[in-house]
Amino acid sequence: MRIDVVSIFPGYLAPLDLSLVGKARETGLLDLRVHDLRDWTTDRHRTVDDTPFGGGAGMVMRPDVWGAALDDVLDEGAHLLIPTPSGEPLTQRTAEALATEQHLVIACGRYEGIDARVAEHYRSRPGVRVTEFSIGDYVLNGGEVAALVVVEAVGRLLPGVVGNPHSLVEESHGAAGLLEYPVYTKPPAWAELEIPEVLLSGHHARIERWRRDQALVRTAARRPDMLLALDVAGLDKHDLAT
Ligand code: 6GU
Repeated sequence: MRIDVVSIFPGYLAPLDLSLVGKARETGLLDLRVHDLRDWTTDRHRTVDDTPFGGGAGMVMRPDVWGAALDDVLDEGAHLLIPTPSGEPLTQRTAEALATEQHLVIACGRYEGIDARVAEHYRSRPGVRVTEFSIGDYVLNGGEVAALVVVEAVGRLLPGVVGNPHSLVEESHGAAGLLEYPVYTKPPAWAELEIPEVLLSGHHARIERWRRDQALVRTAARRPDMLLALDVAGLDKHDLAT
């Protein structure tokens, strides 16, 4: 997969050299390039923003500078992602869909945003998809952290990036629609806390039942919205007893 990130703070994307994503880049599974938006400015001050038409606080990013950058970086078949607090929520389902694509381009604006004509213009370009997305109900200063989030969420789903593909199956926000159960490792007693006895029982079916119950209880406490969205057909008779 190829991912281009355009930002006025390319240094913000430095963590993408590290860890699993860094490894995926080294091994060629991910071709990730970070660009400085100011490389597409033409004035002496390398201006990328201006005051909003209609008035109001803050600055808005100019469509001409973004247009020059995106005309160079976006090719046919690319998916343009625009991080914005007013976008559609980024979910695990979104990440799974994006992981099947050939080319993502992430246009990082400051939070007052990019002139709305940019999304509109590229939306009408044949072969290009545009998605404005948000990573949660809070406001960031710019799209860079959201770009890190989407690159990591998508990058780890690319075939070969996560060593054991099974670890992608049971995790939170996986197919079960539940949060993950709590996990434990050695030592078996720590800070006067013991691990749940069932995990030492060697009884696979009981362990599975316990984990499923823990996932249900956690989800009910922390994310009742997810519990309500569960398909009843996905519940088993023991779930209904708890
Ligand atoms: Cl994607 N961008 C910005 N600037 N703020 C956000 C966000 C994105 N998601 C939540 N807050």
